[in-house]
Amino acid sequence: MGLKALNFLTAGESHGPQLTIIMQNLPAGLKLSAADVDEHLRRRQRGYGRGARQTIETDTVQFVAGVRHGRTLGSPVAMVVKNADNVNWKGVMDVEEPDDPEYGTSERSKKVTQLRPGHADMTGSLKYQFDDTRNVLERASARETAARVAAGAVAYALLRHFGVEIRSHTARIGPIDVATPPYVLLDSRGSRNPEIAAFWSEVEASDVRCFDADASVRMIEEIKAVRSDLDTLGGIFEVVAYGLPIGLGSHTQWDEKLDGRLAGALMSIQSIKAVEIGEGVAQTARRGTTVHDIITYDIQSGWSHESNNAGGIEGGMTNGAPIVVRGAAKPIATILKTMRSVDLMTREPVMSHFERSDICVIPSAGVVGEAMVALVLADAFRQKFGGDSIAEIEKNYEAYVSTYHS
Ligand code: EPS
Repeated sequence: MGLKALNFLTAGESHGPQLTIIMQNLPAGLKLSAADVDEHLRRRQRGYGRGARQTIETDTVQFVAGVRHGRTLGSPVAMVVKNADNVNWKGVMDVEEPDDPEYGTSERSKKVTQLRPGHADMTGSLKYQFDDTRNVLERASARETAARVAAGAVAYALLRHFGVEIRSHTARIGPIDVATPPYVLLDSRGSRNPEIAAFWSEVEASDVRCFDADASVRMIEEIKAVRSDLDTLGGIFEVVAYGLPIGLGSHTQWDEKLDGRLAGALMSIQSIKAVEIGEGVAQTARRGTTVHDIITYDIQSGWSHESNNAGGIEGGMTNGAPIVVRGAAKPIATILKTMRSVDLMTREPVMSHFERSDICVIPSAGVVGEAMVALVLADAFRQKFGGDSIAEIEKNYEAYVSTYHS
């Protein structure tokens, strides 16, 4: 397997006391504060279509290792995000076995056995031999994405130091989709181009993180309609990363290829069923000469491409154009209306269990997508430039980039 240069691990149940995140192999000297992370935790919680849990939580991070006086030490960075809701699940989520004789009789403390189709309930319970699907759903819950966003924000702090910008927007909610204007996907300066900056401000101002005001209204209407039907809705988010050097990733081994690593990272997000890079599936209907991006060179701006159908990756390596990846999410599997199912223990037909939930998570999923992209790119960046400190990486980076800019 390829060498991982930046590792992270998350732990924590949705209604347990906290989410815990450990990151290994960050360089020393990176400026880092809780505000860098909290900004993205807040963005993940926003978005029209979220459930009541987001009114309980105001996610903030606490660094508990690896940072001193606002800079990383080069040691593992550990972070904690508390679950405010944990106080409402006392007994149910206790480490010790409850000794209350009444335990198991209340709605909350009863074993959960009515499996939700499309969730991890059936597969996880059979695999781990549980008689209570809560043992699975607590960890399978998308609450875990808050931990990924915390890790991603730290990875992003490293990338930002080297001029990288990572953004995301909603490309589809249910049947309503928008086409990204091509200029947004072409100029690797990103928001340093005022027109592109304006695009991303529109996205952040929209309740569904969609740049098109008309489409935003229609998306919200659709979510309202689905909510009144007690159902859920999927969609597509698009992540764009600007300002990367040429040559992150490698063509030399299957698991070094950056497109494969990005696809795997995005596919691992809860509810994601498909990933596209650049023009993706649409390329399959066109001829090669209309698909491949023409390579250009000029002494001022160096290497470039006339279009970006490749989504910034050729041969499993960054080609200097913006990276464009999309994640397509199914409608979430926790559904108020409930669905026909089977009871885990009696094996009798039942309707599925309903646990408080969201209607549509695409605006938040985009923020999680940014985090996963940041983690993959930071890993590839660490591989390429090595170094134990930011100062050392700066030298390695400058020396390398000058080899193809001259
Ligand atoms: C989520 C928190 C969860 C769910 C949701 C995502 O909190 P709770 O279960 O307390 O409502 O709202 O996860 C799911 C719906 C799911 O099916 O996994 C969050 O913080 O994103």
